[in-house]
Amino acid sequence: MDTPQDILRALGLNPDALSGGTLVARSPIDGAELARVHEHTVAQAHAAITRARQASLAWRDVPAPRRGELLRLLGDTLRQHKRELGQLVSLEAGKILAEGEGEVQEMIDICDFAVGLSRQLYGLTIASERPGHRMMETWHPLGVVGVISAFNFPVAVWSWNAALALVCGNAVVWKPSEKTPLTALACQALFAQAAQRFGDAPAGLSEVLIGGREVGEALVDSHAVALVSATGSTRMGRQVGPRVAQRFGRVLLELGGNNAIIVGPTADLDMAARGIVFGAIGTAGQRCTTTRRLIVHESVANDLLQRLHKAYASAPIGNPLDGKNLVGPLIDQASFDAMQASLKAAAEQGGKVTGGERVLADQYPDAWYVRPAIAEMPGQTDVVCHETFAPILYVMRYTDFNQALALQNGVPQGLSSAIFTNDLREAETFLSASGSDCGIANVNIGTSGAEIGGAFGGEKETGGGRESGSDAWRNYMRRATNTINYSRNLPLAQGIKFGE
Ligand code: UN1
Repeated sequence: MDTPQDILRALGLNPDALSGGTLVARSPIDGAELARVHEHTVAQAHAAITRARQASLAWRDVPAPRRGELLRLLGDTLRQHKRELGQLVSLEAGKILAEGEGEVQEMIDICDFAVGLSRQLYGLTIASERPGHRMMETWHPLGVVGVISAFNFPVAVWSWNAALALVCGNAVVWKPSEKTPLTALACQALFAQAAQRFGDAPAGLSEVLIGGREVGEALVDSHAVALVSATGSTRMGRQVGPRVAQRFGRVLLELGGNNAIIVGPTADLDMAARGIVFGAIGTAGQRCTTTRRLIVHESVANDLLQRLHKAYASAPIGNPLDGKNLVGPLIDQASFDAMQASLKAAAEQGGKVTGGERVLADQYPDAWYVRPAIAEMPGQTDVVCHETFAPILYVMRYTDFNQALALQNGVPQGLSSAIFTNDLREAETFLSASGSDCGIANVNIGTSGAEIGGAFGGEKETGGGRESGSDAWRNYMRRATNTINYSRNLPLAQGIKFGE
């Protein structure tokens, strides 16, 4: 493992410039200070938005396939720096190295996707009801896209938004989490390298705002920002959504998840257990797609729980930079406190809790490692309906499939869901209109670890936004409907005669 300084240098950052600022970047691995980053003022945020606006005016006229070349170069740059950026993600967000690198791979994947898209930003041609007329739709860039991201995917979330926004002809202004400024600055440095190789990318095409609430608010409230794509808690989304709507801006919200796995009586329990363990304790339970609820048929519940307890007992917890560990730290003490509060509530609500306690406190007094918890609940009580961003798996038993579906859908969030079953009727019902109400519904795969090729996002309190693959690019463009008259007459639609 390289030193933090080496990693920053390899990513094109000057460690000396990352000192003397007011924002202290700490590693959740041991609580050590990594840097003191300079924060932007509100005036600087406005200036960055203005630069981005200017850049977007030039960029929108660059042919999309040429814009795709910038994303090809960004993907190329990321490939070259996958190891270092993955290490920095581990250092700053506390993910195990495999997941840090996995996150960078998601960035590379979306860049590749965007290159392909650069020749596929299609509109429809539509049959006109009038003779000698043709209708079509054209997709145009929006202008400036604002991105607000969370600590847990400190680089990939930016890239899903930025790759699509840029290829669609927009400029991007990014407000990363205050907990992960270094990874954001590293992305910006890698982007600058790609832009330099590209040659004539306008200055200001990608801007980063380091700071707290005020700079975030500048982005949210600026009329120059056409779309605000915000990833984070439902609480944050509840504030951002209406503020952007107030000025008739667009929002794309990726908020909380409370993702469940149903395990039916015919399920392959080995596979189910593996899917649940990765989903529930991977990234120390800090993914929006983390498996938080297990709804298991009573006939297989004891068997499955036995497997889970065994897997939990042997999952190595510790420094995420050490390749043998599978569970790294929580991001900070607030996160630990929230986990403890939820476990206490679970016990009060009749739950039987195993695990959840702090570990490695001697070795890392300033870091927050926990044993992932399993809470067997008597039903879907209040605490189960809330997202706690920590490794807590609530387990509920069911007897009847409809009851399982009702539990799955009976929470306010609607991001990801899965069923493990070998019963075709159950699987298809789960995927049908009266099945899972989530944006992601899987069969014999867990709730987390989606590929970038599909649209990513969810319903209800998750916010309704879709980013990444499929046709999510449309969120980053505006649609113009064009009617062209190539006849010598001017017939009106709906057959209206007007003074003829
Ligand atoms: C998030 O936690 O904000 O499906 C995103 C997954 C990842 C994305 C998670 N591809 O788990």
